[in-house]
Amino acid sequence: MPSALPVESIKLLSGQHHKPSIIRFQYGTAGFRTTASILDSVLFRVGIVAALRSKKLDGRTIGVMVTASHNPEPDNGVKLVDPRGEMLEASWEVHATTIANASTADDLVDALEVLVQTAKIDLHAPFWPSLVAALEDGFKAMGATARNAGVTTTPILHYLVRSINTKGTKYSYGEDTEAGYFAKLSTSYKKLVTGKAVQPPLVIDCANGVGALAAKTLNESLGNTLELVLENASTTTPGALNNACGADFVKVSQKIPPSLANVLQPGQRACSLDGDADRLIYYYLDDRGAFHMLDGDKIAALVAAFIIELVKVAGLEEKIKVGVVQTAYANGASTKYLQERLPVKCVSTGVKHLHHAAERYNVGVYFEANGHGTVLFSQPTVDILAEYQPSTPAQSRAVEHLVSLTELINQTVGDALSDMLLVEVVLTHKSYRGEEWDSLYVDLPNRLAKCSVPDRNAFKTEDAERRLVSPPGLQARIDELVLRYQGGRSFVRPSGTEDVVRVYAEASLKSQADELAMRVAGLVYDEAGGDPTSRPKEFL
Ligand code: 16G
Ligand code: MG
Repeated sequence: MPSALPVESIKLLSGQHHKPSIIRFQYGTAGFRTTASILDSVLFRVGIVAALRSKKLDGRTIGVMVTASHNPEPDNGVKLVDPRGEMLEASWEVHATTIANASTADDLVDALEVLVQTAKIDLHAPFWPSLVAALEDGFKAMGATARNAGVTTTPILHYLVRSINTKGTKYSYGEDTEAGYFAKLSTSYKKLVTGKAVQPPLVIDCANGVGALAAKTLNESLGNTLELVLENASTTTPGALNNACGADFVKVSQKIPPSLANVLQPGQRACSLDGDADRLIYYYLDDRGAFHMLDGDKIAALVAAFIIELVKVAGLEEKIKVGVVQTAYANGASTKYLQERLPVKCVSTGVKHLHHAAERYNVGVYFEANGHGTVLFSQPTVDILAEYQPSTPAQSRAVEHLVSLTELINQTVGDALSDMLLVEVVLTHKSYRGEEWDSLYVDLPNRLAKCSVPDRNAFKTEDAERRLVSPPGLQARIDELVLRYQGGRSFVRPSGTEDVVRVYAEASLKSQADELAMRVAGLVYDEAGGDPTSRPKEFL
């Protein structure tokens, strides 16, 4: 049977986007990520995969995000967004990987045929107007229509995808423009803080990324309800992106970006976005000028406690159950704090895992310690809120607030700007400064290390990445070591984005957490083999 794929145009255009021969690409935790200079063939092929995904889903809009995210500027990536604004379905990650690795144009066509057959894609289905940035040749090869969303944040792309796909339906998510996004956020924020004292200005470190452009527009839409002071907003300076600034820098180094040292006043709160504005980390300097970080775990604690309180005041405790999703990286003290108040589930690292687990709750709060996260309200919960007849003014206010939260909080993916407004709402309502928020619980000292090993795939985990099943025997040695440390906890997992194995450890004292991490890393190196002189000196 002749192929229904436009084989000629695929082959022709594929000739302009050769795959580098020795490289193996992998659709990992957040898409294809590697040095931008070798990604050309991947982008072309992602264009084709996106077009096929859209065909498979009856012409619905698929999103494609090209971003360095939290990484150094040359370290780029591309990922796909499914119609409801969520991450690409897992089974398609495998197809995307195979397709990206086909070595010749013929192999590429063969790999595409396999996808068309296995996924039962009807290539004659029509395309509806689609949204896609760059990748034009991939679309051209497939004859797909694309809409270029321009330079924007990852969460705005997710917002647009869902808005386009729900346009004109009873589940319309919002107007399918950036203006629609900002209007939705600022209108709900204003409702939530009406009648409350305005917070002092908030400093935002924009990581010199696209969040700067979005934060500027947001600042204008918010008017005098909140003043945002934009720092690290140089989006066109080469090399500035995520360099000594941004959410990842703050989380990993546990320090204020040097560029903010003379900006931030004692007592003042600030936050850092990452390069594509889907991570958020807060911090403040205390009266003595010491730095305190408020990471994704602290955000989860603040927000979950606030939502539970609203649900209770509204009188909806029986009908609306709130739950939290975390990963193994969540600080043990945060897990304890949350478990005392509501159900907490631990899942594997990566937004897609948290998101899916959070969808199982009526209201699912999910945050990774690194600042990715959001709060999901299930459709039945949204319906309950819409139909509820409150019997007191206090109940009625609480329900209005909950409804506004469903508008304020990005329902498609973690969104640093939306999360930032959510945090500001809670701080406003509770009259908290950074200090009161920080005192909800005290973080256990912790340490993260990474080990370069010959084969990270030799490390396999279970129990939401908290335990190793392979290499055999290694987990038992880690367990034995952990027992010797007060409040000790440690786990080892292969990274999904870098060719390394990560080690996390926490203990009651900082020196003990450091020591535990180093000793577990030592076990990893002992097990993994390889050249002993390539180990960092602390493991020798
Ligand atoms: C990616 C993930 C993030 C995860 C991180 C782990 C998304 C959008 N991003 O940045 O959620 O925490 O990878 O990296 O899913 P690792 O596997 O290298 O530790
Ligand atoms: Mg990011």
